[in-house]
Amino acid sequence: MKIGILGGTFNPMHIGHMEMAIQAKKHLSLDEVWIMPCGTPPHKEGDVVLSRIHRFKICELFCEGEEGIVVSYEEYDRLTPNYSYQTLAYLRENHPHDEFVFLIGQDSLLYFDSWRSPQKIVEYATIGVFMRNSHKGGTTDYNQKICLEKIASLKEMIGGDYILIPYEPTDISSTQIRAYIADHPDPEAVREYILKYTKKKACDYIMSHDLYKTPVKYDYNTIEKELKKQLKPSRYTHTLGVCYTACALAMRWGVSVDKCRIAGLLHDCAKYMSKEELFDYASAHDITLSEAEKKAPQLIHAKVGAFMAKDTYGITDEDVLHAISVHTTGCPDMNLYDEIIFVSDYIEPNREPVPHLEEIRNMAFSDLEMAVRMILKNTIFYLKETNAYIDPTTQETLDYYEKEQ
Ligand code: DGI
Ligand code: FE
Ligand code: FE
Repeated sequence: MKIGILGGTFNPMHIGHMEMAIQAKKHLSLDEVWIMPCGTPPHKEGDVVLSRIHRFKICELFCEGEEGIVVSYEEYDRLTPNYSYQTLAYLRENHPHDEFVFLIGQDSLLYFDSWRSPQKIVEYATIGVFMRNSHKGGTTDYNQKICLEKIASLKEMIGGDYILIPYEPTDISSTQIRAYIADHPDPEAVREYILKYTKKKACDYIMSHDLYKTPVKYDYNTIEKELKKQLKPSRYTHTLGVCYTACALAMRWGVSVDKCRIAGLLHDCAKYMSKEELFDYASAHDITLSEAEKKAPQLIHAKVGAFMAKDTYGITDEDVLHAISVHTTGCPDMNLYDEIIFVSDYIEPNREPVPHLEEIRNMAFSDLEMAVRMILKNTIFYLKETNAYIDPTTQETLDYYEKEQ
């Protein structure tokens, strides 16, 4: 097979990368192009480099449905930055019958001799150079001229085969995408922007995992002190347990640790109130209660808690507020924050042992939706045993998660 190698940090991948891959494949009649994100990029000051898990996943979503364009995990496990000649040596050795074209940009060509071991690179692969049709006022002829001159001098110095690939660069860079997300708090504006330069699934992934957003710092100390005053000691201990469990799950599932930490802390912030106080609070703040909440008032602390989190503690983040408001019954199609708080509430270390608890704890870190489903089953079983009224939302949530599996 004839294979093009397109390496880079892909932080994140965007349509510019995909267009290069498609153009190289077409122009050089390649069988495949391997998108090859580096496992550990060389350090650049001030850059937010996403975990490899996210970078590779976004590339996967990008390559879905693209014939012959695949993500290569060749560099996934490298824990330190590595040089291209090392990767190519490895490919040569492991794919002796394939032919490789190493794809680089025009700018990279111009300082190619300053790369580490360029003579090895050209020994292992043909060099495919993306030549800009027009660039910074330069014409195609001009670009071609400087590329050809550089190639001639490289051939003299280190030998090698070089092929020019004409292409029209899209005016976008990963840096621009990261900067736009960091600078724009409005999620709709961000979505609209990213959609222009990514595919829908990759965009959804970036949005739902809050990637590249500047983390909001909450005043955890003040909030903890306030909760300690309000809640019974055992409830406060439970609160801290949910908070840290939610943080651990945020790390496991790649979402904002800060959001999970604050939602975990505040999820039961209304739990100090009596039934009467909950009803009074709801009516004083025009919070509409469902029939189920009227029948089973212990459910109300979730909705009232979300209101207090905003009103008393100044939390405005919709993910945090939503996770608090659905933490008791769940709801169909919860997002990752909802699921993490729902599950943490059940599995935190101070919980009294309940059937299957160890299994559910384990499951939370391998299959979060399955953990949600097991908890709902347990809860409904327990409610039936005790002849308690079951909130239809709890049942609908279980039905949803059973269908999902
Ligand atoms: O506030 P926590 O005690 O930490 O936990 P939680 O917010 O999950 O509340 C648990 C209580 O809510 C527990 O007593 C079971 C109850 N619950 C959950 N779903 C339903 C429910 N109670 C009724 N009546 N109906 C439900 O569907
Ligand atoms: Fe609760
Ligand atoms: Fe709780």
